[in-house]
Amino acid sequence: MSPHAFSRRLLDRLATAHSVVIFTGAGMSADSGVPTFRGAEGIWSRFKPEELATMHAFLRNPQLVWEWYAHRRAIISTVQPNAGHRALVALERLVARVSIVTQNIDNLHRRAGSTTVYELHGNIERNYCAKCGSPHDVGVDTASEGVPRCGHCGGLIRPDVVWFGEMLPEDEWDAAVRAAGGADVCLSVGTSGVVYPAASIPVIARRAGAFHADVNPEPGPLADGADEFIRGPAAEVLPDLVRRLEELRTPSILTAPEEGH
Ligand code: BJW
Ligand code: ZN
Repeated sequence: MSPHAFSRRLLDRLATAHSVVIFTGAGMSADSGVPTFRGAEGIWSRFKPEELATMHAFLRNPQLVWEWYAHRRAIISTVQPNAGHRALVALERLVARVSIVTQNIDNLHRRAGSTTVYELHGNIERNYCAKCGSPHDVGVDTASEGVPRCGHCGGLIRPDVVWFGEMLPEDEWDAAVRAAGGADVCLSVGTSGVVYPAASIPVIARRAGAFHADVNPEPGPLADGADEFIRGPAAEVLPDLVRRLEELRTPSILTAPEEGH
């Protein structure tokens, strides 16, 4: 694959940045084999997230919603972080503060080794009782056994993720807003940018003066407001970008001068 063209402005802002915030969505994990939610490629296109990812749906048909998550938990347990996740780990060697603000529940940023990760929509590896709130451990293959029940109160066990109409975890949200407000550069990666309040993270960063670049194979609402749109998959664009930055940081004696002799 040919290297992507990045603007001089983006490279300069990144090379001098003290703090970078990376806002990620389902497209970040698409190259690992985790399906996205929306669009033609999203294998959940048969179901709208608005119809499954709600407390109302869970109460109406707990088995269906539990099976959906059990199926996704099974997929996630077999996949690996991709070159894009790894590039964000490498970025920590080049920028003093790198904060990952993710809408993903798949834990792949942490598994790759990123140190500061704010999970706005929870984590599929955790579960809790919908009635009394106690945490509950479940295995990977739980679809066939039906929805587990709480050992304390008999309530239904649900994944520790944020459904429509539910508040985001306050600590993670506050930390994400702080990181966005103090960022020199914001990269949004692989998100359709239609779910709020998460989608306001790049807006908060821009208002505070950050340079905002959106990375996606297809332009969407976030690309419209961004300072730069970089078209391509995360697993290609992010390693290219980090490589370019590394070159800028370590001028090699083997590199020929660009002009003159
Ligand atoms: C690639 C790629 C590759 C492909 N490389 N890219 C303001 C206005 C209107 C509505 C609201 C508003 N504020 C709040 C709302 C209501 C609602 C909302 O936003 N609705 C809109 C949909 C209209 N928000 C909420 O309800 C939130 N809570 C809230 O507001 O609380 C306050 C409140 C309390 C009580 C009453 C009322 C309000 C909670 C939202 C929770 C969202 N939850 C989900 C499920 C999480 C668990 C799970 O995973 O199952 O989060 S829904 C789903 O969407 C999931 C995702 O995190 C989220 C975002 O999706 P994402 O990541 O952008 O994925 P896709 O598939 O949409 O996009 C993938 C992208 O990747 C595409 O762009 C591709 O092109 C790209 N791509 N391959 C890079 N290789
Ligand atoms: Zn309980």
